[in-house]
Amino acid sequence: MKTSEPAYLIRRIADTWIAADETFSQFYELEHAEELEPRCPPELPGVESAQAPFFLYRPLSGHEVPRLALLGIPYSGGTSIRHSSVGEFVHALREESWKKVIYPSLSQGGNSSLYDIGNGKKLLHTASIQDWGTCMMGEQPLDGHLPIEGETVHPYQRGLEAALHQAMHQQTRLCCIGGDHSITYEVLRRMSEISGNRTMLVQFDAHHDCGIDAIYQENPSHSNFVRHLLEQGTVAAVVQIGLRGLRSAEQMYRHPGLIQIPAEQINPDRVSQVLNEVRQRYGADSAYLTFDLDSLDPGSFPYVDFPIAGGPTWQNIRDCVTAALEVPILYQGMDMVEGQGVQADHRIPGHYEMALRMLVYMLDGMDRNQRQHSMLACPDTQDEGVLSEAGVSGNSHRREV
Ligand SMILES: [Mn+2]
Repeated sequence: MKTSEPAYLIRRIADTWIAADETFSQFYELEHAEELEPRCPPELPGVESAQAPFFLYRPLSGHEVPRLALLGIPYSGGTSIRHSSVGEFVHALREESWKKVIYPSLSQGGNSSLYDIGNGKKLLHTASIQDWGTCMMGEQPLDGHLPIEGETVHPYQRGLEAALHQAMHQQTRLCCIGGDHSITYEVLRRMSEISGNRTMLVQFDAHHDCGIDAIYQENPSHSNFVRHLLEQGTVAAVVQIGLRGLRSAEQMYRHPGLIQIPAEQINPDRVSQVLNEVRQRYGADSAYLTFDLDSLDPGSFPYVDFPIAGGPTWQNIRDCVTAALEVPILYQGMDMVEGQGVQADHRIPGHYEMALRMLVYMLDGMDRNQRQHSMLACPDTQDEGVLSEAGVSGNSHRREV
């Protein structure tokens, strides 16, 4: 019979730490070790850390620096709907994620992962994720500095700014949870100013978000931000995937940098082929993924402000997202937007699991994407068991419970 080993840190009860083996059938009490302390998220001005993080997951201080950071942007000021609840989505999604707990691994930087029962896939196994918290609303961008005239200051700007700089500093990819779709405009604008990259925006959406409106067209909003990004040259190109529905003539928009794959034509091969072509033709050196939840069919996820029925199957969109993240280009960041919130005293509807499942596939794809790129950058670096020297390697440091 194979002897089991402690593999995951599952609970801390006062000074006692409990670990489980690979199959969660054997439990151990661990002795204290510095490396087993949870790694605190960075203290960012304008960001409130989550009381309980996504997936209740806290990486260990002995783990590698987290490569993916989750950040909530609970903003609904860029949507045309009055009293939209999209600002509360991040809270609902975080709460939904507490039902799927991930435990940090004792021997490597990885974790206990999640299983998709539907297709037998193991997800997030190597991912190093950290929940950085949620941007506070109503904050000024910088202490004592007035905004530049003519520049809009968003209530989440201070937090986003701090998170972007921290992410850049420690080579972590920022994964934002909105909020309405206008946050993508702000994230990309600041990201491109800081990094100077030529970014290709990969957008899953039912709408083209290029709206022209006689009165409000000068202000970037959730329904026109793509037009602003293209006309300002913030991005090298935009590839939109999953578009559908009727539009009148004045609602159509053309731009040489705008490439569209309608819902009726989407499949993973087409997505890879188009993204590869666009990457080369437009000389893009990085990408950014944005996922509008209305790209899903309302049967899969009805909790959006502007649903359009007749969408692709959930599996097809998921496979297209996976294919997009496999294209050989470094994704600098991603976001998920436009989901509605849930009232605090209500049970979270079952459909939110679909949004969470999509987020897991996006994070899993982001993890593989950036691992592929760090391997290309320094092929000698291999993931080592960072905790091999910690107090969990020898029998003397543990006892079965
Ligand atoms: Mn959108």
